Amino acid sequence: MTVLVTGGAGFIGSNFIFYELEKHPEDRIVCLDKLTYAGNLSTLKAVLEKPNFRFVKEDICHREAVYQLFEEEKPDMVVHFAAESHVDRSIENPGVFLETNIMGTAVLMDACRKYGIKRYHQVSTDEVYGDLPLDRPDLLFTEETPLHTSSPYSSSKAGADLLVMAYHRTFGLPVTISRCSNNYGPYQFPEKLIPLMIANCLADKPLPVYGEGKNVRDWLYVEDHCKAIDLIIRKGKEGEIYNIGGHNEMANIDIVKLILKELGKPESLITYVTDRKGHDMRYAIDPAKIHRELGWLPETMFAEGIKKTIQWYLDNKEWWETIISGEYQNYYREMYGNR
Ligand code: NAD
Ligand code: TDX
Repeated sequence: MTVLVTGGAGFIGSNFIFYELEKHPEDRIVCLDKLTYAGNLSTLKAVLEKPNFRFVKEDICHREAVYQLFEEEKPDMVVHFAAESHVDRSIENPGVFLETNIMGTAVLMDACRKYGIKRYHQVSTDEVYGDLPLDRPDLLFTEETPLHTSSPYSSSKAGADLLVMAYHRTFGLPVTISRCSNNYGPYQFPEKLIPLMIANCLADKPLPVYGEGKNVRDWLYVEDHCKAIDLIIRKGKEGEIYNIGGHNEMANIDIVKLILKELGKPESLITYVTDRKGHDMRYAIDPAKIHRELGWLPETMFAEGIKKTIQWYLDNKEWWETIISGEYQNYYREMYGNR
């Protein structure tokens, strides 16, 4: 079987490629990635030479190129990770989010219709459900929770989800969608909370906590997300949506304090900065459906996963130091300079 993985040079896509090549060595993986600021070919260096792996640098919005690739590879499945993924950037510049996340999804699905596909899988996010109040711990996002987005990022992901369901109903495209909570683990770009705090801690730089740090996210180790997607594409039912999460809600400030403790740094590094506009208060996934129907359960608990992640960033400084020494410096100055 040939699996086309988009966005495989990014955080979750690369972890998924490693997992698939290990778990299903009989499959061929073709990775399609534009290598934006968030994509790194070096991340894939361990698999680039494998005979059952091919990397193609291309934009998912480039229709002719995508059709050409489908013509060449005739993929059996598409697993679509490629996206603009950072909420803060979507607040600064929404346009590219609409282009990549909505139009890019349409191009891929058009290619699937034209050339035929066994399964098109859309990697979505819990952010499409909006947020939950802090004082109602009983409320969780289920697959039936209405879409209610806050940021240009989450709106573009919700728009793509609606389009995916429309292609299923109107054209009979065999689709599935997964909506996962916040991921952490190796190869996450250092603009996101956990790697940013680790990198700043190691450089004894201020740790910029938005607002009061009380916002809650539901953290899942990236490999558990990859295992869930692998189950959905092979055993999940066409036309279905699956929530993925591990019941691991934590306030941002507690994550930051934990990282400080693990790295033996003082809490005086914490700096409260102006809040994110439209900042979602709390995310919490109810993963009952994927557990019941596909037998999925998270395997890495947070206490273990965060230790492994911190150790990974300590052992792989070259990977992230190269990133933060380049264009990232300008991003950091603009995003945090006068905050
Ligand atoms: P990422 O930003 O680390 O990686 C995105 C990848 O997509 C990069 O390699 C980039 O080069 C590529 N890309 C971007 N635009 C492209 C385009 N036009 N054409 C081809 N490639 C393009 O993102 P991530 O954190 O790995 O997220 C992957 C997916 O998972 C996204 O769809 C995101 O919405 C979703 N998701 C992420 C999380 C999380 O916590 N990170 C949680 C739930 C869902
Ligand atoms: O410097 C920071 N300070 C801070 O307090 C950063 C970068 C973040 N935060 C806060 C904002 C959020 O409440 O930490 C929380 C997590 O922030 P991000 O890492 O930016 O993630 P989030 O906005 O929750 O979105 C993530 O999860 C859902 C991914 O980036 C999305 O792609 C995914 O869909």
